[in-house]
Amino acid sequence: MQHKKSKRYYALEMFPYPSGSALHMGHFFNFAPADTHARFKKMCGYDVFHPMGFDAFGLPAENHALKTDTHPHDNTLVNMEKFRAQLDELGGMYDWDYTLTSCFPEYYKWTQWLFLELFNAGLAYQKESQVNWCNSCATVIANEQVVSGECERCSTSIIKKPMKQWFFKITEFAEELLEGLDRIDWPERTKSAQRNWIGKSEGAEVTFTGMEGPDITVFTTRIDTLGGATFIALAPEHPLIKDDPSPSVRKYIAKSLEKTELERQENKEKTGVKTDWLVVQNPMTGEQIPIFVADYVLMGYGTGAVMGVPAHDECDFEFAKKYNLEIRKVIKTDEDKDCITEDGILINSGKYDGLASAQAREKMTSDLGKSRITYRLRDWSVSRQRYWGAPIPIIHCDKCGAIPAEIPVILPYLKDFKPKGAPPLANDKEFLNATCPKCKGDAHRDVETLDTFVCSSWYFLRYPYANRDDVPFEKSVQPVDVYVGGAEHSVMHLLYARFVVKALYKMGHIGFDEPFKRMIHQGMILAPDGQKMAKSKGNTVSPDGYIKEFGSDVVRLYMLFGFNYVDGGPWSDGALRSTAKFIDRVKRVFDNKSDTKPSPEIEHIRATTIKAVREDLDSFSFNTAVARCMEFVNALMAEKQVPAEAVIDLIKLLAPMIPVTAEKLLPGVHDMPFPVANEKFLTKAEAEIVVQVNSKITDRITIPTNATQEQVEKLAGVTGAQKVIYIAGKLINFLVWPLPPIVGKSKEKSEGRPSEK
Ligand code: ANZ
Ligand code: ZN
Repeated sequence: MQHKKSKRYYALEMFPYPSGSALHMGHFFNFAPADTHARFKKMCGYDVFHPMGFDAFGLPAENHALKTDTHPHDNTLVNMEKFRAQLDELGGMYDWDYTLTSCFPEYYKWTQWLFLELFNAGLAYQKESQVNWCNSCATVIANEQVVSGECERCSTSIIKKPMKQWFFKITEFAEELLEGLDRIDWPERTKSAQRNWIGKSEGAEVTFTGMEGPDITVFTTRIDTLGGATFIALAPEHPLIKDDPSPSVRKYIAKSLEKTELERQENKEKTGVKTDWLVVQNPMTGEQIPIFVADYVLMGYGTGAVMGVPAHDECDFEFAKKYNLEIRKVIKTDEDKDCITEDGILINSGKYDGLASAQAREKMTSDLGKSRITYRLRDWSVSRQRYWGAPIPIIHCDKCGAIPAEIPVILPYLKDFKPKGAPPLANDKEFLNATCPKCKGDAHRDVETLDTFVCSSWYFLRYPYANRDDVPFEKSVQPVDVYVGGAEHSVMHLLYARFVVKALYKMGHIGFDEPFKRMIHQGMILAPDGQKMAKSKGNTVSPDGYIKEFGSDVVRLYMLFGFNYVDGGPWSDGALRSTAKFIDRVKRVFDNKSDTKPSPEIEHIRATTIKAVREDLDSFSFNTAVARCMEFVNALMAEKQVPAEAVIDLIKLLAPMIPVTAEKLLPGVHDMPFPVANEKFLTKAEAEIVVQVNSKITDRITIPTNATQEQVEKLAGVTGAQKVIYIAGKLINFLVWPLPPIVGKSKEKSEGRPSEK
C-alpha cells in the first residue's frame, strides 16, 4: 500500500458471506452509512483505506449449494460478481485493488500459515474431548455456536460426542483479552458480553484429604463457607472415577454423558450418586464427608470438583435435600437476628470466628487453600468435518505424528461433498494420501477443514497486502481505526480476532495487540411489519428495486436519515419518497444560486451546520447530520437570493451522504476538503428578544448577542423599573412598582410581583 503523507485511516466493514442470495437491506444498512463515514474522513484529509472482500468459505455457502444441487465454488464466483455490482450501485468507495476472497488459495494459503504459526507456538493442538455435534450439519460446532443448546445455524439440538479435535489455545490469553477491553473504544454492551464470556472468577483451591482414596481438590469462590461443606461432588468426567467399579456409578456416568452441558446446568432436579468407597476429610472441621458424582458439576470448570455447602449454595441445597445431607449454616446473613452490619463467620470456625466474609476468605485461603483464578472461557474448537473450508495443513504420520504440510494445501474440487459424518475429504484418495515431510514414509493428510471464523479472524491484516504472494502481511501493518458490523458478532468473531492479534503480537509478527480500535454496531433493519426480516417469513425487502426506482442516493440517504444508526428500525416506503423530495430541493437551491454575499443569518446557520455535521459524521449520528442539512436547505430557500458559496458548502457536506448527486452538481467534490466552520459566525451576531413590563409583552427588539444587560435595558428604553429580570438572548422583564391592581384575582396569586429574595 502506498503511504501518502496524510494520516492513514483504516475504515472497515465486516466482509459479507457470498452464500445464498444477493445482498439485502441489512447489508446495505451496514455498508452505506459506513461508506459515508469513510468518504467523510477522506474529505477531512485522511488517507482512507476502505477495502471490501468476501468471507466465502463456510456452512452457509455449503448448505446453500447442497440445497440447490450446485457447487459452493461456482456459486461463490457468481455471487461475488452480484455483490460487487450491488456495492458499486450503492456508490460505495472501496479499494477494489485490495480485495480478498477467503476461499481462494491466494488467501487461504495464509490462513494455513496462521494455523501453522499457532501450531509451532503450541497454540494449536489436538485433543480428544466431548464435542458439540450437530446431526443436521453433520459437524462439530464451537461452544460459542451453541445457542440455548441448539445449533446456531440450523437450530438442531446439539449432542455431545467424544472426538479428536483441533483447538486454538485462546484460554492462554484470557487475562489479556479481559485487560485489552479497557483500552478500546467499543460499545459497552459488547465489552461486557466478552467479559461475561471469558468469565473470570477469583477464588481458591482447597484440598480434601483422602481417607480411603486419593485427595480431592475443589475450586471455590466461597472458602469462608468451608466449615459448612458436608459433601463433595465430582463431575461425571472426573478422572478419579473414570474406572470406578461401582455399577451404580458407572450407570450414572453413562447417563449424564448423554446430556448436553446446558441440560446439565438447567437440570430441574439435581441428580447424583454416592460413591461406595471414597471419603475425604474437611480440612477445617476434620470431619469425614461423602463423595458424590453429580452432573451439575462441569468438568471444564475449576477442577471439576466442588465442595457442597448446602446452607449457602442453591444447587448444593437442592442436592442435600434430595440425598438427606446435613445443611449447616456457617455464615451470618442479614436475616439472622443477631446480625452485625457485615456478613461473616458464624459458628464452628475457631480462629475465624467473627470475621467478615471477605476477611475470612483472605485468611482461610492462605491457611487452608491456595488462591486461584478460573475462567469460563474454553479453548476454541476450530476443526470441522465438512468440505467447504480451508484444509488443515497437517500431515499425520504413524511414526512422526502431526507434521506441518507444505502450504497451500489446495482444497480439491469435490463433486460429492455431502456431509455423511466423516469428513468428505477422506473420500478423495489423492488428497488423503501423502508423504511424511519428515521421514518420507507413507502418511495421510488431515481431512478436516477450518471453521470459517478462522478465515475471518485475521483478514483485516491481509487487505493491505492482498496482492503480495510472498508474505501474508508485514510487521508495519496497522490496526483498523473503525470497524462496523453487526452486534451478533460480539463474542465469536470479535473475540477470535482479538485472540489471533494477541497471539501474532506475542510471536512478533505485528506491532499492536488490539485489532479494532473503535467498534460500531449498526442496528437492524426490520421488515415493514416491525418483525425481523427472514426469507421464511416472506417479509424481506431487497434494495435492488428501490435503487432502480429512486437511485442509490435516495436509498442511502433514507438509511442515514430514517434510522438511528445503532438502533435500526422498520423499513418504510413512504419515508423513502420524502427523502427523494429532499434531494430535489437540494438540486433546486443549487440551480438557484447566485453570486450574492451570504447574510449574517445564513453565515450563522452555515457555520453551525458545518460544525454539527462534522461531529455527527464522526460519531455515526447520521440522522441528525441529515436533519441539520435539511434546516440549512430551508434557510437557503427562504433567501431572496441564494448565496453560491453557502450552497457549495451544503453540497460538500452532503457529498459523503449522496455521492452521486453531489458529484453531478459539483464535479470533483469528493477530492475537495470538507468545509470547516467559520468560528466567527458560530454565535449569532444579533438576536431578537421580548420586552415585558410587569410580565406583559410590550415590544420585541433586536440586540447584538454579546450585549450586556445594561445595554439591553437601554435598548429596550423602559425606565423607572424596581427590578429587571433578564434571560439572555430571550427576554427582558421590567417590574415597575407599584404593580397595577389585578382585578378578580386573589392577592397571593397576583402575577409578576417581585419576590423577596
Ligand atoms: C462452595 C460454595 C459455597 C460455592 C457457596 C458457591 C457458593 P463462579 O462464581 O461462577 O465462578 N463450582 C466450582 N467448580 C464447579 C464446577 N466444575 N461445576 C459447577 N460448579 C462449580 O462459581 C464458583 C462456584 O461454583 C464455586 O464456589 C463452586 O461452588 C461452584 F455458598 O464453592 B462454590
Ligand atoms: Zn513421518
